[in-house]
Amino acid sequence: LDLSDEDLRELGIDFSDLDDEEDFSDVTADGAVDLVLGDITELSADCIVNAANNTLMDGGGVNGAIHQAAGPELDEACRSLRGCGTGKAKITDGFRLPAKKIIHTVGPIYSGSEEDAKLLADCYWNSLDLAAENDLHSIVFPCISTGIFGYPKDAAARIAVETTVDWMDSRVTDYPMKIVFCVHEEDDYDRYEAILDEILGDA
Ligand code: AR6
Repeated sequence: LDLSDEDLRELGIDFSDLDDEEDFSDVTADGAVDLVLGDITELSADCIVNAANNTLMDGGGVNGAIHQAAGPELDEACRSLRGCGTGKAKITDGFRLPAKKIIHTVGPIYSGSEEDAKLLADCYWNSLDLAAENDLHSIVFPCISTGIFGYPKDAAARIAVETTVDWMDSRVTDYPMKIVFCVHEEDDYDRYEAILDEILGDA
């Protein structure tokens, strides 16, 4: 069977996109990194990230909103995980959330020490690793540590963007991941927009 390109097109098969090797660095430029202003509990994605505490139990801020929206099954699931170290990440189902899974990570309580930045970067990196281990391809991050835990917002946003971009660079050839930053405050939107522009260009 010898089909011409035209025959293939008539069959709905178009190979014209396959001329070049797929370049995943372009996925970033195409908007694989997104920014939204809103409530993270309303977003459907493979997973959303929770800015939790070491006990993994309910608290205030985004953690409280996630527990409220996901329902009591989440409290039960978190109890059985028996806590989480700072900078580490653990996973549960999304229960009543539109998101399939929740990745719980614990940001540093800002102290001004050098260790803070490393621990905050670990939150992003370990959450992404855990998402990939679970075959998840979209992830939504809140601004970890920048509320009750007091991390300065500019520095935290830069760590968030730089770490996720580094992670993508280390994984993109074999693992496409859609990364969304969900901010809850307008000033954070402007902050992330500026940093994303600076680091990714006009994506
Ligand atoms: N959707 C998206 N982002 C939100 C939402 C929401 N519904 N609500 C708040 N934010 P915080 P932390 C943003 O304090 O600093 C809890 O008690 C908010 O604008 O939630 O890591 C835990 O149990 C801010 O930018 O988390 C811990 O004890 C960001 O979420 C502690 O707070 C993070 O603020 C963790 O503190």
